[in-house]
Amino acid sequence: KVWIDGTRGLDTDVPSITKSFVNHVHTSLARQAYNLDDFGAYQAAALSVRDDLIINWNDTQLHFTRKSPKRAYYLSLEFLMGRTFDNALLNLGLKEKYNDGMTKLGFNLEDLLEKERDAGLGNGGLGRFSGLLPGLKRKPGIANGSQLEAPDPWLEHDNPWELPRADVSYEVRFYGHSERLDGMKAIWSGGQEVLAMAYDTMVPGYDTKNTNNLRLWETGDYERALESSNSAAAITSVLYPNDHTSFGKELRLKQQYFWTAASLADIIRRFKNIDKPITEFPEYVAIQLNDTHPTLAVPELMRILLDDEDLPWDTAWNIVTNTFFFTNHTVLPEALENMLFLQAVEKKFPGDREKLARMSLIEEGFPQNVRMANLAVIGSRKVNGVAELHSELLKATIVKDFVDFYGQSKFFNVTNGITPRRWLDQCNPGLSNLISETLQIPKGVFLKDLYKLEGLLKYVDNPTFQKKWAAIKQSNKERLAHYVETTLGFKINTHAMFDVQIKRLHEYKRQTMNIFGVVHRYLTLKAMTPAERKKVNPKVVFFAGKAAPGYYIAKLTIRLIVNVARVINVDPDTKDLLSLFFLPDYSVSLAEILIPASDISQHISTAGTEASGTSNMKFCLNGGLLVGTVDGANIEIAEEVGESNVFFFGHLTPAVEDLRYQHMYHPVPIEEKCPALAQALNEISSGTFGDGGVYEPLLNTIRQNDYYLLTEDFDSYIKALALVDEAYQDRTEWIKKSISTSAKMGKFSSDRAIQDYAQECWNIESSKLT
Ligand code: 26V
Repeated sequence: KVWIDGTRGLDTDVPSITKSFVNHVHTSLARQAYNLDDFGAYQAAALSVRDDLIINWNDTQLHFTRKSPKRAYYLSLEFLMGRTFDNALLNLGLKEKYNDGMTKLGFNLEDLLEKERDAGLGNGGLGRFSGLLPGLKRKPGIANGSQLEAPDPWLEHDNPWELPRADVSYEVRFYGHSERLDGMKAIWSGGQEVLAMAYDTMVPGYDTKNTNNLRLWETGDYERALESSNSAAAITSVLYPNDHTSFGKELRLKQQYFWTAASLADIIRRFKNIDKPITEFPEYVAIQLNDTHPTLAVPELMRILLDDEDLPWDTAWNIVTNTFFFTNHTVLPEALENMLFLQAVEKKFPGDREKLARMSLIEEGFPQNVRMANLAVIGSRKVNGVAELHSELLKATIVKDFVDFYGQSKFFNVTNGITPRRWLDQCNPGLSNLISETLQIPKGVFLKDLYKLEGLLKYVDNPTFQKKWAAIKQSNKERLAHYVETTLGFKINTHAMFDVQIKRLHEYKRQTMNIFGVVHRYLTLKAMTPAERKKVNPKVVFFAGKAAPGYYIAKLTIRLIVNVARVINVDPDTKDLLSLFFLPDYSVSLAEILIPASDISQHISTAGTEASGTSNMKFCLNGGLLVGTVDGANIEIAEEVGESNVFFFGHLTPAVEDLRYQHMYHPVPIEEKCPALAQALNEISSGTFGDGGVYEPLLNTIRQNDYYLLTEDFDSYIKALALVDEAYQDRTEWIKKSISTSAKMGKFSSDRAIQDYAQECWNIESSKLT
């Protein structure tokens, strides 16, 4: 296939790659090819691929400008993109050719790929989800067992994937006042005007010329402070590193307004180019709000339609409520951004009717709060949760009154998905090749239609296939072991079971239960005779993840994990049977090494708290089994792969409220309720793992009201882990479970999720370049 419009695309051959590489070394980098280091070579190769991307990206823009179809815009304050280079090569089908080209020039492509820094403009799954499809710019390390905070070096070097658009900028106004001209039209003036400048990143689709645009906004050099001396630069210099706590900071509100206002100005400008009446806006524009963070787009579009377009209120509101769609990503109340408004205007509210008060955009009190979630719900055409259980809980709790008001049809579910390009082909090329060879179809077929993996079920009992499947897992475990050896200096037994929990550190995700489980296992091993120990299957436990800088208990959990590791990894009685690692600097790229190497992964949130989870899907796609609670997308994974292939434990969502009530009003001492857990906590208190006394605040959260119910779930958790050990003893059965799990992951492709949004919300179809 040869692409038109002069694109090199699939037509690119090895000599043209090396030529373009050398050219970039000389002209773009102003260096010599003969003494180039790997970082320079990465830059030159990246610039060479970028040339291809730019052509496709320009053609894509042109195609959509000419056809002016309806466009879907994804507004997100986080984009956790990971690396771009490998993704671009695979999506363009150029990886092998670049591999050959770089070898000819004396470089190793894999080494060059490692030189790229992750674009980590996000915290967790919510940010990763937008990475599939405007934003801000941070890196924690570990020292003395604690997380270190430092700025993210992502921006230190020129980023070849980002193009500054000097030609695209908008004025965004802050503060000021409004006045009525000749008693009629209101004008907003004064305050501070900040210039929003566009930076574009090319996002290539897989096996298509379509190359999407990710537009980020940066503050301009010039600012006109008319009434305030607030620095504009601060607006885009920090990514709020929290993921489930909101502080009501003025800067956060300014960020949100800065980027939604710039994005809307941009969207309006593009709409105006097609010369249609403004009332047809929703026929050409759909805007998806990624959580409540871009909610200010709702009042901003109202402002534009009323002030700039002179529309009557009802007409404007009708346009707004047919344009926006809102995805909620959590039911935890502390994350529902309630924005603090500083003006002390006391507004009388018909507060005698409780239901109205609950639905109000304003939470009454001193000071008042704006309820962003309520604003997003009323301003949107449709509202969705991110897994079946979460969407049901949403309707039963935080949007209940709105369901009564609007009816059921406004509320629906889109279960999250993950991209098989990155989370199978890129991170696990060995497995991807084996699947292609076994199903006798090119990779492109199942990477675009993940349901095709079901074909693997035919081979579950085939010993040759099982061997190949197991060999790939083994080599991925060796790759991870190599990483640990080079970064932490520890040798790992790769024949041990690899048990992984990687996610943001949070009490509701219960990394605490995992580490208490490790302590329990350690104590059990210590109490065994050498003969008994011989029967135990060795296990290596991995943790990784970041804690919000101000989240004391989460940081204490990291410290506990690191210090338990220091003791048990050197204990001669147990070190061959149990070891533990907290890998620093968690990133998308590190996840790409950990996930394919896992035998079992843990998704153990208190039932009803994890909206979906997405790493659960990634592990299962790569043939790792899952131990987890009946929560989020775990439930749907079990539905797909069969309950016999997952290790479920713990109380169910409906029980949680009652249990919490009992903990509040009829507390039972932990020694009675859960002796095994009490023993692990006491061992930590006694100083076995150092740092005498520092863990007490963490341990007391469990001993006292135990909001996340560890004392209720710990015994069944330990039983589930014992079942995991037992299952792992029969390696053939384990491999069968692994194959069957991966084979049934079709539903969790991001393609299915995006398709659901396209149908349910945006009412758009794909428009492919030829
Ligand atoms: C909330 C806040 C609050 C204010 C400060 C900054 C900030 C940043 C992010 C958030 C969002 C929290 C919600 C969230 O990340 N939810 C996660 O979304 C994933 C994708 O849908 C889902 O898989 C996880 O279960 C869910 O916790």
